[in-house]
Amino acid sequence: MPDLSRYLVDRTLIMLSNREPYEHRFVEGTGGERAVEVRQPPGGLVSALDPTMQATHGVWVAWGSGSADKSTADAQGRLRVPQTNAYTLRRVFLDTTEVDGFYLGFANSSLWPLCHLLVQHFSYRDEFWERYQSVNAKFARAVADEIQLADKTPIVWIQDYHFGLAAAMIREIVEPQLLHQFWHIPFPPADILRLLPVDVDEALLRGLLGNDLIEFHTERYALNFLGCVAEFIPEAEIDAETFTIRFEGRDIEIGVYPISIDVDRYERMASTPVNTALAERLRSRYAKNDCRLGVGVDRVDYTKGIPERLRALRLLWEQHPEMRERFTFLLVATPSRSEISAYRSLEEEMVRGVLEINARFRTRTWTPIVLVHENVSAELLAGVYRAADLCLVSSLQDGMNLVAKEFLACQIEERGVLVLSRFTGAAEEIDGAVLINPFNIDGFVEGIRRAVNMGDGERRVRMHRMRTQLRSRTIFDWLAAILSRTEAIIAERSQETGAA
Ligand code: GDG
Repeated sequence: MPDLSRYLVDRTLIMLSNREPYEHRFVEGTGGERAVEVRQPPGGLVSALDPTMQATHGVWVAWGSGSADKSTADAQGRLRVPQTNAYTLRRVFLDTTEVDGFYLGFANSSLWPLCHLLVQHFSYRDEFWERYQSVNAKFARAVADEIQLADKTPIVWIQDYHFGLAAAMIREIVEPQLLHQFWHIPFPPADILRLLPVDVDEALLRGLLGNDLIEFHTERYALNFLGCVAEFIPEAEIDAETFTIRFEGRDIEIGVYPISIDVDRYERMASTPVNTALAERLRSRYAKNDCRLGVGVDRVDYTKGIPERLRALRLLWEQHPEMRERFTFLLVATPSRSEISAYRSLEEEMVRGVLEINARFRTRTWTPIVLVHENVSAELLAGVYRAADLCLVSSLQDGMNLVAKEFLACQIEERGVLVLSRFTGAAEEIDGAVLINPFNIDGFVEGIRRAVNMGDGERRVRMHRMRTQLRSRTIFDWLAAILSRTEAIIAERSQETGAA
């Protein structure tokens, strides 16, 4: 693991993200009394950044979304995080109109589908955009407060598409030493971004250009961003060789940093006695003799290609009867954004699809798909990943996809095959997966068959290769690469100022 202690020694890292790392909720206690429960919301971003903050301390500013969040924080919405006390969480509270317009509206009904090129789900209202601006301003003020309170030199790190305007807004109030932003989802090409009203696409890009460094998972997304700036911000000067933009007298760097996971943590979770027993149980039930156990783990989101996966499975069992009773698929599907109607329809479509497939192909001793339709613990997930012979990731578009990496980390027996959509950031990085195109159903079916039929030798060689790659690119390597780049930018700047 790279030594992170050399970074941020004399700095306070102020993180900004929409999702908070810990949420407090009121629940009914065993005796019917009101109790408070703390939980870590599911999602790639939190699983990636909590270890980061645990290692570097600082302040995390985020939306206080839990019912008991206000009562567990002080008057400014601040608290030390549970269990470790390792860093401060500052919660910003939103009312229903703000949640509707900013979170459910502009972020998740306008930007999310556009960035994933799924224009059929795109919707835009002026009110979404108005709330997006006012909520970005509210978070920018909270970050500016923390900058002013910081006891060491502040560095601000913004996460994701919820805060496209925050960097420029923070800069208007107070200038930290460095502002940077990680964009966790794909960035669309200009032809797609222009589906937003004319002044909106431009304002979004100008907001992002408030950063000193903008990070993407892949070069493809970085190039799309440069293309959009070239098209919509005429006065910006782009250097396509160094990935730098000169704008309003500042240089903004565009970087490529594929995110990863805490590999040791997943390996440890997969190796506990509880998970050894769970994996044995799952395998003796679903993977006896020549049978294979496949898994999928997703937030129920239309970008993850769940209906496409179900269609491919149906076709597999239809066209290849020998695959019946030979392959069981365990689908862990966590409900997500159910306030948005497209997500509710997707949940219904998924449940209906599973029921239909099971009704059609089930035998006395075999059920084709086992659906776990709830949020399960990360520990349990690790046991499931370990037990599997294959993992199916079928995203239509996906910034990176951490599920693929978690599966690799938990495969301590190195027997599994990763069937991976070529439209994930992970597919551009991982060498050894069976790549599929979820829009090409016949190819998808072939990919699953190939994975089911793959011999033990080839499985081991591929899995071993992928796990070796993963170990050299953990979340801590990702973090070290970004932190070291930010330090270098600061150093280069101070040299320039010194030389001037
Ligand atoms: C965004 C980008 C990018 C899922 N169900 C449960 C659960 N999960 C966890 C998984 C994994 C995470 O959620 C999902 O991560 P992904 O990367 O697959 O996807 P997004 O949530 O869409 O994340 C994505 C990521 O940001 C990071 O940059 O990779 O492309 O879309 O960690 O394990 N976790 C628990 N219970 C569940 O039921 N505990």
